Formats: sequence, C-alpha cells, structure tokens
Amino acid sequence: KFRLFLFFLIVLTSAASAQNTANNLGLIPAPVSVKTIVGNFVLSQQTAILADSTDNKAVEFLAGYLQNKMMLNNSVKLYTGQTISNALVLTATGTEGLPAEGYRLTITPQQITIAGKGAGLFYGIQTLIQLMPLDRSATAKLPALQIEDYPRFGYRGMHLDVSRHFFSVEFVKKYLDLMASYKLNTFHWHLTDDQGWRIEIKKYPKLTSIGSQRAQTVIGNYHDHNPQQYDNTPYGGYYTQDQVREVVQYAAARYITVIPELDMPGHSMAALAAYPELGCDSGPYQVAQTWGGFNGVYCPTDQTFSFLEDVLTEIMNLFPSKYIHVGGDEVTKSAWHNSPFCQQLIKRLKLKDEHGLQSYFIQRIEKFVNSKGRSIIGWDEILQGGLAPNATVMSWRGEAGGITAARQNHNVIMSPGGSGLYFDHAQARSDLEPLSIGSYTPLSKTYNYNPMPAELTADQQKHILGVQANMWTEYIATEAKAEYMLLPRMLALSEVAWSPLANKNYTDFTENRLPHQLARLDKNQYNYRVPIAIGA
Ligand code: TNX
Repeated sequence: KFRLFLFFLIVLTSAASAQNTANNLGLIPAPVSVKTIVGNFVLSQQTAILADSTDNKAVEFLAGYLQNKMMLNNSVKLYTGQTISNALVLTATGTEGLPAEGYRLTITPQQITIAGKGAGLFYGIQTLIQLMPLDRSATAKLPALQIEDYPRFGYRGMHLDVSRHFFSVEFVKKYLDLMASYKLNTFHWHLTDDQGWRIEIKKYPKLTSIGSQRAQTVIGNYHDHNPQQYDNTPYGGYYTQDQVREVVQYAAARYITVIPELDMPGHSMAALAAYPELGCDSGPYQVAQTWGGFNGVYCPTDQTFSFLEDVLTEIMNLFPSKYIHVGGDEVTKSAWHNSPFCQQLIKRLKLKDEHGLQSYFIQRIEKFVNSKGRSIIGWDEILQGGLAPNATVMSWRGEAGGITAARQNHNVIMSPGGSGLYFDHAQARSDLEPLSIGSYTPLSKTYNYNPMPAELTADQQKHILGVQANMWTEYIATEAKAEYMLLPRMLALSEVAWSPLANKNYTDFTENRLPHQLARLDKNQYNYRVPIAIGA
C-alpha cells in the first residue's frame, strides 16, 4: 500500500511539475505533453539550420521569421542525418506514431529537432517561435525540453464576414498570421450577403459594380431601424480575383485552407440588386442598408442555377479547398410562398412545402459541386426538408442541428452561437462594452466550450470534424474593433480546437499563459481586449 502511495505521489508531482513548466513556457494552445530537461540551447548566427528539403513552406516560414523578427539570416542546408552540435534540425525522421499535423520538438543544449511532416513541421515551428524572445535580437536562449503535440480536431476554423463590413487584403493577412500562430487551419471567408457582394466574378461584372456598393453606412443598432442611425455615405468594396489568389496563397504558406462562402438561396439581396431576374418577383431589390433578414431569395429557376454554376465554377478555380460553403441559413420563405412558379415546382417535384424546396435547391447545388470533386458545407438550416446526401453541417443554432446530422452519418462542424463562438457578441456586460449585437460571451465561455456532444455514440462522434468561431461584422466597422472582438477569445478557441480536454485549465490559461501571449500581441501591435473581470 505504501508503495502504491509513493507511486501516486511521484505521478502527481511529476504531472504537476510538467504542468507548471508548461505554464512558464506560456504556450497556447497547450500541447499534448511537455517535459523539461535541464539546460538551454542558444540559437545564434552560428547555429546550422538543417532540413530534409530547403524548398518547403514550413522551413521558408521559419527562415523568414528569423530574418524579420529576429536578427538571424542563417541559410538552410540539406539534412542528411549528420549529427552536429549547435544545429536546428527540421525533419520528417522521428515522426513514427504521430497523428496527422503532429510534431515532436526536442531542445537539448546541443540541438533543436523538430520532427514533423507538412503541417506538423509548421506547428512545431510555431511552438518554437512562441518560445523565442520578443525582442528582435541575434540570439535566442531556449529551454531544453521535449514536446509531443497534435491536434484534438482536424477542422479548426475562424470565420470573417466581409459583407457587412469590408476588410482589406492586408487585414485579412494579419488575421491569417494570428490564426497560424495559434494553430488554426481553416479560414471561412463569408464573401456574399445582403449588404454586399465582395468577390469579382468575371462573367457577371454587375455583382461587384452594383452588388458591392450600398447607398449608406449603417452605424446604428441591429433592432433599431431609425433613419438617424444611418450616415448617408455610400459604402462598398470587393476583392479582385488576383487579390483572392494572393490571399489563398498567403494562407497556404501557413497551412491554412480558405473556404469561400457564397450564401444561397437567402442572404442574396446584393446579388439580386445586380441581377433582379434571379429573384421570384420584381423586388425591387437593393443592396441592403440595414441589418436583419430580407425577402430577397434566389428563385429556383434554371436561369438561377446556371448563374450559380457559372459563379461556383469561377470560385472553384480560385479556391482549391475541398469544401465550398453554400450558406443555406435564414432563408425567408415568403417570396417562394407567393410565387406561382415555386408553388408549381413544389407540386411537380412532390415536395412537402418551401422547406422541401430549399432542400431541392441545396441538393441541386451539391450535385454540381460534387461533380467537380468538391463537397459542400451549409449552415444547419440545410437539414430542413432533408439533408443533401454528402453535405457537411455547420451547427450554429446551438448543437442540435449538428447532433441530428451526426446521427444521420453526416460530418459536422460545431459553431453554436450561444456557446462562446460568436465573436460579434460582447466580451463582458454589453452596456460596458463597445456597441455589439449584444449577448454575453466572456473569454471563459469560449474557453470552456467542448465541441464533442456526450450524447453521441463513439461512431457518431467521429463525424464531429471540429469547431469554428464566427466573426459577423454588422457592428464591426474597423480593423481595430475586429481585433478587439477577436482577441483574446481566438486564443481560447485555439485551445478548444487543439488541446486535449485533460490539459485544459482556465486558471492556468488566463493567469500563467495568456500574459505571455498578450505581450506577443502587444509586440505585433494587435488591439485586444484586456481580459480583466470588469463586468464579466
Ligand atoms: C445570424 S449565423 C446569421 C448572420 C448574422 C449573425 C449575427 C448565421 C448563419 N446567420 O447572418 O450576421 O446571426 O450574429
């Protein structure tokens, strides 16, 4: 019995010391396992940087970091298994047994080794970077340690709505930089909505010449359609296809996949303002100037489908992602209800009602997207009237839609608005915070979210691909405010998406590790909300 007690004592103290060391290292997201060793490695201009291949995105990223953020311009040499001291080795050797995107980072006084393949190597580099000093210096003293790490979920997403407010390419890149630092791998780019179409489509130039511009800027409250809340200045913006390619490439260099969203059949006022013949009635349609729901919905005609197929073809040429997000949320049914064409179609196809028509709409789009070797994602309303056979569901109205979909053997991304993943909600009492859509989403709520519903069986749980936070921008008109709403909640998201449940600890996160990262955010001039408990 005494031996058993001793055994537990040792286990407990070593776990505690590993935890403390992880704390002191300030790493976010918390790695799977961290063991410290006595001593340090000093990275300097004399350190040999060796890699399996010098032509590798992750290796290039590290070299760029050392040059720009440190004062080191070591050239990368080919690694052929040689053992030299004072080396930083980046290699796929030693990755046996690691799950996808995993890495092993070993720092001894003689050598740093990051064992990883592809994204794994990149994430090992991100961890190493978090261990580096903040000052732009020519040496970095790094603690000797052993880290083994891999993600809990394969889909780790962050969304940005650029329709309600437009954000520059430069800002999008800054956003991607942040995502990469915290091991998020999917950028959901919400490119179209009622208030603006934001991507150039060569075949339909009016989508941007008309659809990207609205008559005035909304400055007021969501529920308050008071005209005094509008300032009468036109507002607009869009990305050219060249800019889109630039963003996709920038993301890819950071192992981030960009998933474009074309919202359909609802949230389509901007497209209908440009091409009113795609609606069910004569409208009139205009690019929406207020927030909330609208009756502008694509009519399910052959003309609409050929338009959408053309647009999707250009989109798929720009975005190599496996998934194309086709929206499907908040489809106002009144235009379909009042349309003789739709009512006939419902009869002819023997559909039950407008929900059936919505399902028909999404299934027809899915067939087209699948025929090009891609898959669709839709918001959970795509469950209405029956899921398209291969669709992935993004569950935003709570987890119920996601749970239903997983039970039907469909893949799911959890993004429930009420559970801390809507970053347009206030981070403390909303009367003490900048104008927002309201609600209450403090850092702790984001942090404590667990995307894996316990009521699913183990087999059903395999359908939960991961988790995403959304940044709707009705009340986010500036970059500074977008950063304020994003940070530090995105760091909590990163731990939700990456770290094993057993390694999560909110006190450790806020008190020990977050301060390290806030210093890093300061250094890189991000505007974050200071996470103090005022009103929270
Ligand atoms: C609901 S989430 C929407 C968005 C709004 C958001 C505001 C979703 C699929 N639709 O159009 O911007 O609420 O929080």
